[in-house]
Amino acid sequence: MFARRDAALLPAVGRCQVMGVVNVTPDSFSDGGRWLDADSAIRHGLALVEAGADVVDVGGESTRPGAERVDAATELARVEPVVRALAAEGVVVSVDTMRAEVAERAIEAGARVLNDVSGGLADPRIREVAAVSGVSYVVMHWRGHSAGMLGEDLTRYADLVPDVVAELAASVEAALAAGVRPEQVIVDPGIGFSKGGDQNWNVLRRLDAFADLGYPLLVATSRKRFLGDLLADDAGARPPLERDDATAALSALVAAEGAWCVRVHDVGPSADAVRVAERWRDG
Ligand code: PMM
Repeated sequence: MFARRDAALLPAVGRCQVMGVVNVTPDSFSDGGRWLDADSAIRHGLALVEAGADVVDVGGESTRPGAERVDAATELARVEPVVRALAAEGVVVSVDTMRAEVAERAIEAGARVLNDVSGGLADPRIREVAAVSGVSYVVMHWRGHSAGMLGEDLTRYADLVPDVVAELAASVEAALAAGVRPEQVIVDPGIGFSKGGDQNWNVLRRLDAFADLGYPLLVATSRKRFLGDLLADDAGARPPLERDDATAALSALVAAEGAWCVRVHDVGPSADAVRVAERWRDG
């Protein structure tokens, strides 16, 4: 257990926050195609707030292993109207993008969080967008694009946790060097990104090492493959939409450890879980 650091630029809620996911994509691994038109995505975002989301994360590009990239215009057309409408409703909106151009436009449309799963590595100009806009900036541990993520090489580490922490610290340093202020920074160990099954568990068990970087910590385990493998039976891995109970269990655990935020698809159970965790931390 470690002291939770809140994100200085976002409303504090006195517990771990819940970020609800709206994937405006045809191909995300668990909900691809369900919210592809703007109206249904907006409705879904508002429903997540109703269910207890503190932040809504809007993405227009799937990062599932093996996914091909979409072009910037397509990505922008997917996210911009959704960000604008949710922000106009007073929702704290996060934009999930690796592209500077998309980030810029989404922030103009009202996004208050820039969630960059590449930690600035995919499009280094995004660091300047973060610096100039002054929004909260999620820097995730990342080693390469999803289309190449199926290769074993990206999951090779000399010493997993220290390596991931050092690589993440380097991404944070690059952001700070580009003018991002420390109070903007949120770090994320990148569960499922360049990490195989056991590696995800080993990272989750050492969140303290990530907290030692000195920034609020976001953890996103929702419906990910390592949960499907954990819950596998004779028919194979548990399907993504049947991983929500396990996700909520992890929300409770990482919130009890001291994470600032959990990013989930099914918000209600995690909203309860983080309240349980806060009471647990209170003693
Ligand atoms: N994972 C996904 C997408 N965005 N953002 C952050 N900060 N951390 C993550 O681990 C993360 C993310 C992939 O999941 P999805 O396709 O279900 O959204």
